[in-house]
Amino acid sequence: GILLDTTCKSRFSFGAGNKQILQISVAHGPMNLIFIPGPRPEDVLRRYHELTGKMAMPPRWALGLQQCRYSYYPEHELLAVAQNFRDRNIPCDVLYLDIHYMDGYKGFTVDKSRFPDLAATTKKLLDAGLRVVPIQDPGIKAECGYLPFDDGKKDEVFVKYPDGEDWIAGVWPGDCVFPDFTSEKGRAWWSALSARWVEETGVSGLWNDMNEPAVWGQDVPDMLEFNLESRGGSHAEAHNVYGQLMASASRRGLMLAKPGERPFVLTRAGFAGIHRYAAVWSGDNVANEEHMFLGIRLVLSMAMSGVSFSGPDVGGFVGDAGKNLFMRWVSVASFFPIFRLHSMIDSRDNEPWSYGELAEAIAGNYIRLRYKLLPMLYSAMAVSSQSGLPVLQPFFWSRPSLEFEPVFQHLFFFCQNLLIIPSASDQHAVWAGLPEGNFYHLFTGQCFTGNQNLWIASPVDTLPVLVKAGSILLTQSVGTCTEDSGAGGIVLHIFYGEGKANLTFHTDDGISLHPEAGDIEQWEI
Ligand code: MIG
Repeated sequence: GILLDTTCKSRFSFGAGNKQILQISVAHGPMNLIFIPGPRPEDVLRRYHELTGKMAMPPRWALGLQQCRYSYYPEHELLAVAQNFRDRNIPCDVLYLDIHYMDGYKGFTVDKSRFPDLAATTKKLLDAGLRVVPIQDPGIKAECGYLPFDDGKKDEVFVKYPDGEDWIAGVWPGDCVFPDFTSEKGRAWWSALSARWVEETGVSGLWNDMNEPAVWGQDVPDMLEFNLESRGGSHAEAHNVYGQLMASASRRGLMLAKPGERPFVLTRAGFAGIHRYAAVWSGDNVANEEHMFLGIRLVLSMAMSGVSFSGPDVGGFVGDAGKNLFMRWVSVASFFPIFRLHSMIDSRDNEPWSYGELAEAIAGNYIRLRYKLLPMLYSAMAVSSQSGLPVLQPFFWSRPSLEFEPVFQHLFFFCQNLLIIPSASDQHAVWAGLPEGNFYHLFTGQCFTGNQNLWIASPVDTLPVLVKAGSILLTQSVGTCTEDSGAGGIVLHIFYGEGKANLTFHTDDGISLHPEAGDIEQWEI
């Protein structure tokens, strides 16, 4: 492994121009390259985590289904989505609010004509087992009389040009100024504002967008001045960590508002170590087959970079996936640590029931399977937060002696023992490689001999999921959300095979930042 330890503008070329050469360059500033020995990828990751720190264990509810849209409003629309989940018996834990909940897109406000009493709404949803997570953009509208602007001006937390003028750029609310998250003062200011607002509205997490930072119609000027932990420096050095430090400030805001609870932040931008603060989604994608596969590669690449907790916009942000692709996408994504459906304004709905009865039935099955397997996922997240071992592991980690074919890059292991074989939605069979050992088809029970390449049937309603022979799966009963799932205990499924099965089981109250030792159970099975 290689870690380039700089936040300065950097370039990576993986064989572009000359296939023999991997080229890494840094425009200005130091070039610290850290080489991390293996030999196995998991050894590299373990050592990498000694440098960056480990993932914070998320609240259990964040592992449930998350439903988003740009945007659910007014209030009755949001409540209708919630009601639909419950009426249709599809479990769900999180509903997102995109930018239309705000008054004129201004951060830390609520449009009262759309959400007359947001605190009452979030309370009502929480009682039904649904958490609300609103979007937060870093741009603060430059408007006198708007409290965050006046307050931030007074505290001098906004990013400036070298001549002392505020940097102003256009985003949703119009002309905005931007907090300097590279200063402790800027972060503390943001955390305090966030905490107050979280308390007032009763939201459960925070969704950080546009935090690259991204603005309309301009590249952020490199000359802008940043605090950079009192060292001082320019945007060329601050850019790559801006989003990460915003996420850390939002996280702290949640911790101030809910002391003792695990915070949940979802971010678009991050840097090495983002896993300490937030989950990451992969940004705007398109509702097509190619982007479903791209999303798989992204999630696996993130996993190999220490970010276990990630996922793409399921169903595709832009455009219409069509029934078959939607079903397939939900099936595959039910195995991603972040499982979040989203779609763009003026684009078609991406709720599990939006593509007709058949799609609803299939999507519902995979969503319920996700909740059924939650003890596996929760345990794998705990292991990941303790050792850095990712929850998803690419197929090549299993070191197959087979010749590696490009399509195999989409195969992955979920929680070590389940081999997920993504197939295009219009393909009734998929070409796959199996590592050593035997495998059982999770849905048909068919046994496959490993160490071979083969075609596996993949009708649109059945994603091929194989279980390693000689392994254990844990399942639980499924309720309406993570909180009411698991009544009746945990069932161990033993898949007969040779050798010894190993599994770490972890459970706790699912929410406390520091659960009492007596409330944690972790055993090696
Ligand atoms: O200009 O808030 O990636 O998820 O729905 C787009 C609106 C701004 C980009 C995010 C997307 C979100 C959208 N945002």
